[in-house]
Amino acid sequence: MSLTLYQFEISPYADKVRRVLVLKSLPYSVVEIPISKAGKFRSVSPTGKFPVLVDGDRAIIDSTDILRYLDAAYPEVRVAPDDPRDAGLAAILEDWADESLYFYDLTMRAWPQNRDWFVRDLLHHEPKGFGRTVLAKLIPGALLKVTKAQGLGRKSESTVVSDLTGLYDALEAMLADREWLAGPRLSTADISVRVMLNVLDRTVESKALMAERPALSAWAARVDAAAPPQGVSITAARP
Ligand SMILES: N[C@@H](CCC(=O)N[C@@H](CS)C(=O)NCC(=O)O)C(=O)O
Repeated sequence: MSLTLYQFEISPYADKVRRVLVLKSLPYSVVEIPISKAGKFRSVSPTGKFPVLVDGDRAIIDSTDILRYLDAAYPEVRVAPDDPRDAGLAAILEDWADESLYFYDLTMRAWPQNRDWFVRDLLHHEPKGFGRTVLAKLIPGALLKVTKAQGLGRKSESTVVSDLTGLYDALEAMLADREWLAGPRLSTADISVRVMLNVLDRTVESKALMAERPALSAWAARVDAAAPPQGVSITAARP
């Protein structure tokens, strides 16, 4: 077995895969892709999206497919729930985290009060020099283009925070009387949602919302204890 993870270290999707690799005690090596060099890795990911996991002669693109593959190929420790109803809920929560919650991160971290930290994270592996300075200037505008196309970026800051408050309230209610989001043990649902909240916590708004929600905060600590974040060299402290 030889596992290689092609990643942007900051990406919550990469975090999701790293946590599962460690949970399954699978050794892996990492190829870090500086964002300005992503085009050079088209042969690894024709879609231009990362993470990609290479296992021998197989390349699996997309964190959801990677987790599914890992459960099939290395089933000793499974991350998908066993019960079909729990598995259905986990699949929906994973898709919600990947395809909706992620855009709260992109939108909110591009706001002026959160932007410096985000740009610094994004450029952590970027070689120093003129190109880096140019990227730092271009990133907020490029992100806004993406979030406007998706829709969330067209809403006011107060509406986005109010929408996120409703979602955190929903999670708080789901976790009021249970330890995990889908079924009796840690699953893909917990890991997928946790990695998004982890990056969202780099915004002042999400941090405040988390601090007011004890069940959600306790669950986040529980997920981190069971499936700790791995190999993140990017800053943990606000600049
Ligand atoms: N659905 C994919 C999403 C991956 C994704 O959007 N990755 C971002 C980094 S966080 C990316 O590669 N962006 C580069 C691009 O869009 O060109 C997954 O679950 O892996």
